Amino acid sequence: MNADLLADAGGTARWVERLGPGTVVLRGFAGETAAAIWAAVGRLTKLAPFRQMQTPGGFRMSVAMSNCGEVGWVTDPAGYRYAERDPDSGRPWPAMPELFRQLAATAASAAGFADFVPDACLINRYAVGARMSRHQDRDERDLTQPIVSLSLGLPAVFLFGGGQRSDAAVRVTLTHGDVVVWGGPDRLRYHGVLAIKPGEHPLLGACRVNLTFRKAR
Ligand code: MD3
Ligand code: FE
Repeated sequence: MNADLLADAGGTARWVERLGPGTVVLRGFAGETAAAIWAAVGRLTKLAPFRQMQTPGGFRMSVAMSNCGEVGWVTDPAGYRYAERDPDSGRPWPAMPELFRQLAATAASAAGFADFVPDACLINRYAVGARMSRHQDRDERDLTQPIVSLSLGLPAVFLFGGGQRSDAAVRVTLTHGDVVVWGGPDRLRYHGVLAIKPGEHPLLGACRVNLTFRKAR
């Protein structure tokens, strides 16, 4: 993996940090594309507005979510699942922009995962104080497929744990434009996000947005 390869493929990592055998942080990978992706998020969330969903345990999440793609991740008192329609509107989720698919595939390839074709993009919006408690991503059918994450806006402290909830977690700060790719032996590692600290981002204002590109089906 080298900077030229990434540049040729359309993204540029300013540097690469390896967090595990199947996990890399591509710092600044989205570059100029981050602004175009943020603009697209604005259009998508007019069609499928952000909403705070309920967990199966009956708690309302502090993170507000939307989706684009063939399926979207949802949670309600009945459980977690991928759904073809937005439960709030009954309509299919907006299509995933080509730019999103391209960024995800390029990042996955830079991390050693060839031919990644996401069919779902979960869009998470964190206001100041919002957090995500430790969990595994295991609702996708094919766990040999990686997940690609893009961070926008305010920084977040990401907790990167192990295969058991009780395993110690490494803290990694993710900032605007950073991409994380994880898969292989790291696919089921526990992870979470600490409460977002107050701040103002020049493009997003007082919020953080994270997009995760997934092959759900
Ligand atoms: C998992 N989102 O939507 S993605 C989620 O920042 C979710 O919104 C978080 O977890 C967010 O399910 C984190 C980034 C990430 C990075 C590295 C990982 C998740 C990871 C490594 C292993 C497992
Ligand atoms: Fe997750």
